[in-house]
Amino acid sequence: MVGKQSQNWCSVCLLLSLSVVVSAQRVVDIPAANSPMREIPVLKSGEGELQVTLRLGAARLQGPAVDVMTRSYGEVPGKTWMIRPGDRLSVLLKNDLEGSWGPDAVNDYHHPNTTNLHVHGLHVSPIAPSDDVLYTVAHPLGSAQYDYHILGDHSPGTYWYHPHHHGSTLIQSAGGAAGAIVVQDPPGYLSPQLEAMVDQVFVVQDLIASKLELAANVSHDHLFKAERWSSQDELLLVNGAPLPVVSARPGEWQRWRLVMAGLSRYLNLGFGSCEVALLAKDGVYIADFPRFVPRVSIPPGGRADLVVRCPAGPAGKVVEHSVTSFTRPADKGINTFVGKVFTVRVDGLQKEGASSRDLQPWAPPMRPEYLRDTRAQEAQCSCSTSMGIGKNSKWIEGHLFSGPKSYMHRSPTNALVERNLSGLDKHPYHQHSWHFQLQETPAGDDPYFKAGDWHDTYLNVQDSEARVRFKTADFYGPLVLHCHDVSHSDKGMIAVEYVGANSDCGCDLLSQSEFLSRTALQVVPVAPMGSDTLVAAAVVGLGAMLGLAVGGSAWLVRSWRDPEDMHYSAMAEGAGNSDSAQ
Ligand SMILES: *[C@@H]1O[C@H](CO)[C@@H](O)[C@H](O)[C@H]1NC(C)=O
Ligand SMILES: [Cu+2]
Repeated sequence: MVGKQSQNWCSVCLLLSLSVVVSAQRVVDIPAANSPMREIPVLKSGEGELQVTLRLGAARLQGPAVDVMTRSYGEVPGKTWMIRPGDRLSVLLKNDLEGSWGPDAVNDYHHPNTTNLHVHGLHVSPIAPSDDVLYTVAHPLGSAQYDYHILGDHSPGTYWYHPHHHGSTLIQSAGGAAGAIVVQDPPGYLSPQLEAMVDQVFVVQDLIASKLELAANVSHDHLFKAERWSSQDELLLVNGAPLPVVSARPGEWQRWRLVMAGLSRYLNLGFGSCEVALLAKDGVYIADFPRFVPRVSIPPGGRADLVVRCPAGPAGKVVEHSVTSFTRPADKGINTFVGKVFTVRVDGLQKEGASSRDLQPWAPPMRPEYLRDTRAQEAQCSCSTSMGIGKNSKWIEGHLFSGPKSYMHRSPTNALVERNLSGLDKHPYHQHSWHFQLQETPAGDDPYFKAGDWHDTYLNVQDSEARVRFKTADFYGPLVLHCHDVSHSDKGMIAVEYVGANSDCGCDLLSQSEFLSRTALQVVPVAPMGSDTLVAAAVVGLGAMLGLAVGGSAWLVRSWRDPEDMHYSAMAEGAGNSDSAQ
């Protein structure tokens, strides 16, 4: 669409940028196992703003265990973005990969060099230039500008960013391109005890050779190449290193922000004789800290903020505790990562002070509207969303992805929406822009999951079903939901709901034309969104503001049906799947 513009750009510029690309091929050092846990470099906002230039390019990951050519944001993981509630975050995404692109209507791996950006878990608008993963594209050697407004009462917590272009999400994100986002706690927000703790971000990345090779083959990619690989199929990295060692003092509580940026397997972590209290999941503080948990179960895409204390060795000797991911009996057909993840080394003198005393209960002083308890009210809209149930293991509610303008369910803004989810023992359910709240404590007696908890990504091997609710507060537009095993979402396990002021409650999949004839939406033709079109972004931004001004009546839809979408819907359900269900 917009690609034409950048194609005709100028051939000299193209040559120039090609030479830049060649020199931009990075060598990323992957240390030996058992090296000290690295600290990820941080980009911190100042004066209410963080401006980031993010480059996706080829990277050669090299170390004793591995030598692989893949894609990354320069470093592995990318830098951690530290922002505050109320900040403006602007990201210029530059795509240093080269090559061609074409129509996008395929539910399989394709366009390995086309990219975009998703800020996972942030409660921000889903419309460009904010968190739009449906229309905004950075084509090879192109770019895209994002602008996110973080609400003043946005939940402080742990989030992350990764590419989200349909068909290339796995090869890019699961190949190394991902980084953490921390929305910092405002001053005085935490208890003095929590405030005093060492606070560390651990980004877990899980490079799975067989999946990446398959994605590369299907998408005719010649970049991904594993020259040398660890003995297993999986290379698990924590802050860019295999099996690193984190240090702690005896008796010291530390706050760990775990980001599960591995995109197929899930983690079910045990911490040996260390004590583990859950503090937050998916960037939202729980209501009953300290909740002690024997296991920490993080699906691909999920996060867990933990407060951990590990015992000293006998007679004050150095002692090492293993953090290990275990499978469990209920885990049939699910991909658990099985094995050690990192080590905690306890050494030194007994820690004194607030951060070594017994944990004091703490809960956030207030909850923003989008995270207020939904359990006492009546739900206004209720639909079911089944994951992978039916003939095709990648169906959502009986459908493969049929384009960004076919809406599966719809609801008005500021409504209390209920979804009856199923298939959650096999597929991690993820929703963009709006978190959802568990209405019941799931089966299985795992204290990690409780009624009232909020998630943006949810999987539970012990209970395939969950009734969840959320309030469609603050924004309108497309609500993207998908399986966060991105080897499934790239193959069509992704869908779009519609949230709009004039919308009714609906549970049937509507094409754009049906949608327009059923809802009294005002249709505003807009220039197609895409790379290199700041002007288009501005137009949409302006349009969005206008839309808000007239009562937030409509998210801007094009008045014509995109021929690409015809192709999605013409494609047989189940077609275009390059491997069998797993
Ligand atoms: C993707 O980009 C890389 C690096 O620019 C290039 O080597 C590779 O051939 C490209 N792949 C495709 C399918 O265009
Ligand atoms: Cu799935």
